[in-house]
Amino acid sequence: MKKHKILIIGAGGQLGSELTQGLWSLYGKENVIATDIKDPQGILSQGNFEILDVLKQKNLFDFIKKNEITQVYHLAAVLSATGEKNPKFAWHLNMDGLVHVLDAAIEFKLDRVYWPSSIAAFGPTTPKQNTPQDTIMDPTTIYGISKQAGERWCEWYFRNKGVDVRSLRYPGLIGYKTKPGGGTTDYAVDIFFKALTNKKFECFLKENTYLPMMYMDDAVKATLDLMEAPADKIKIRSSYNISAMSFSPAEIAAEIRKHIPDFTISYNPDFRQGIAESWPQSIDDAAARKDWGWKHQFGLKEMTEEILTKLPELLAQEA
Ligand code: AKB
Repeated sequence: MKKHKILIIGAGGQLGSELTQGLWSLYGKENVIATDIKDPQGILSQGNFEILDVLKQKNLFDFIKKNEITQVYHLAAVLSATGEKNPKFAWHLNMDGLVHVLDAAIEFKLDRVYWPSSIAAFGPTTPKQNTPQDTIMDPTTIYGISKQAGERWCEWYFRNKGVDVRSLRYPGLIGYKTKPGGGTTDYAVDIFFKALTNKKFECFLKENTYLPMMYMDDAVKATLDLMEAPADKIKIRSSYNISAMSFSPAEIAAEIRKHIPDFTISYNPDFRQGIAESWPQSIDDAAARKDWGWKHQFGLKEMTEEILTKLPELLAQEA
């Protein structure tokens, strides 16, 4: 059996640190190298970790060659809210980083590449409910535009260069082990921290703003299932819709209140409201379910219970 050697780029982020642990379990710590542009925090320092900037193409190529990498998970990106503040850099990192990785896949004959897309690839003219796999997109944020363009690059490298690149359009991802950075859906992470520390939370979205969301364990499972699936099962080479749940700030607050009765939420919408309103409210992921057997496990109730059980321990360790 061929030995895998996995490189994760952008491992220090919210998804990266949890995906790294999933990859450790699957392939063994010794076969996974987590990288980022900043020193590792928390659990990542327990495995192989190196500093690597995907924008430095020569360093990336040398790294892949030296470590005999066979698969790359390329997660480094600027998210939606931060991207609007620094659009040129968001475009540079989100596009050039991806193309560097896809070129490396050709140069070093990588087995597989993973790259995340997002519901941000959709826009205000997209059907909002049960958004189909193939539909009008027209994203309005730089992040979304880079995700849509990235999907086209992935498909182009697959069709024209034979790169086995796979991708998911993540909804808002909710975990509690790492604080998120710069996303519009991130209120749904922050709310748990504030509920436990202050019992109150000021939300930057309006109370009835519905968005598609997913618990981190499901996101890691989806990613690993997609990457483990035989190549002939992967019919979509741009990016697959995946979904688990949809809720509004008022609904997640009500769920939290079942565990913390005196928790309160107030609303002070800012520019992120416009971003949220440009995105779908729920996603049709029938293609992922049919092609490679995607199935989610966590709904709002299960996720809330799990986070409010496990997060206090982490907060106590930090204190
Ligand atoms: C964001 O809010 O920018 C991200 C995303 C939906 O891709 N979480």
